[in-house]
Amino acid sequence: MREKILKILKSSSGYISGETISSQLGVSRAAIWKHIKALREDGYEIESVTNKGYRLTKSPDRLTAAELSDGLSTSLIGQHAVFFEETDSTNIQAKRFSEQPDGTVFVTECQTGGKGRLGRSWFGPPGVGVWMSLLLKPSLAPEDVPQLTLIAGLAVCRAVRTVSHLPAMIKWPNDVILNGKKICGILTELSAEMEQVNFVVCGIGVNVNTEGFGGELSKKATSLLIESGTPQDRKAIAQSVLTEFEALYRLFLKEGFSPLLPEYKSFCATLGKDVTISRAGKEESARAVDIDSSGCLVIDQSGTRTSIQSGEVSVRGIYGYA
Ligand code: BT5
Repeated sequence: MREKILKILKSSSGYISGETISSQLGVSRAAIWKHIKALREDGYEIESVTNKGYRLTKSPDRLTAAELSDGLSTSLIGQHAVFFEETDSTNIQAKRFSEQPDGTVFVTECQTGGKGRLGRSWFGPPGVGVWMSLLLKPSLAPEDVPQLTLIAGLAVCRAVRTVSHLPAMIKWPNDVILNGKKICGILTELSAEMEQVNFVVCGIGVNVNTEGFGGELSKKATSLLIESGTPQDRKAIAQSVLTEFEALYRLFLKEGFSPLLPEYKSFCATLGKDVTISRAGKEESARAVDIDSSGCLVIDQSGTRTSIQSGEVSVRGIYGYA
């Protein structure tokens, strides 16, 4: 109900009476008043003038479900959103509520147990990032699911370039970087039968207005605020990621990864670099030479080329690897 009231307030240019809102939503004026009070407690500035009604004058910097869907131009991704003020991990929540519709976005202001790959953790402090997970139910073979990570990376890269005008690049397979440091990580998780995907959760974390990172993270992490020197609009970034993801996802489901390959390669900071590949506890040196049509990284080791689908890839010069 609160979200519906907010939508009405946002769509009216001047004052709107409590009576109009209550008749539009079929609830009492007293109920409307209660929700207005709660919205104010959430940081929305709402004027109320006798005989005129309510007017929204300022929205807080909060990435709630209502803010995320306000003005969002997608038709699937994010049309349904679930918000948590604080949660352990939006990926965990998305898996917990996997019966929610295709395209549902789980978003939080603060992640206390954010997850990276291979049991690693993700730092997600309150009010400064985009911490969200997309619940997807595609007709895809399970082996094609890793490509969704690449699509999410490309979507974030496009969003950062469009909204913040910063030269984001992709470190294959799941990081988006700025000036050699990580601004975004992606964690794709899959629930599947042998040949059929039940659902995919694609978790995306973007450091937007994080002011600094402590300890080891300070060497490899950065934020849009740190790189640009000015606070960035979290809602604009999040909405742009969802819009770009939807466009890329639709094309991918229809035509596969090939049409996205040229753009992906043009943003891929891994290509042409000496890399260290960690697989099954073993480290090998190689040169990253290409991305193939299914999104695998093609590596060259003494003239022998092989494709790898996922794994740890350290790139010389990125994140302090030397
Ligand atoms: C990732 O794993 O980069 C995937 C991160 C996915 C985070 C999102 S947030 C929404 C959703 N809910 C979740 O619980 N997760 C997803 P990986 O490639 O394994 O990298 C993890 C490593 O990145 C850590 O070991 C740290 O070194 C580093 N790291 C942790 N927090 C970071 C941050 N905020 N910014 C940059 N680097 C970070």
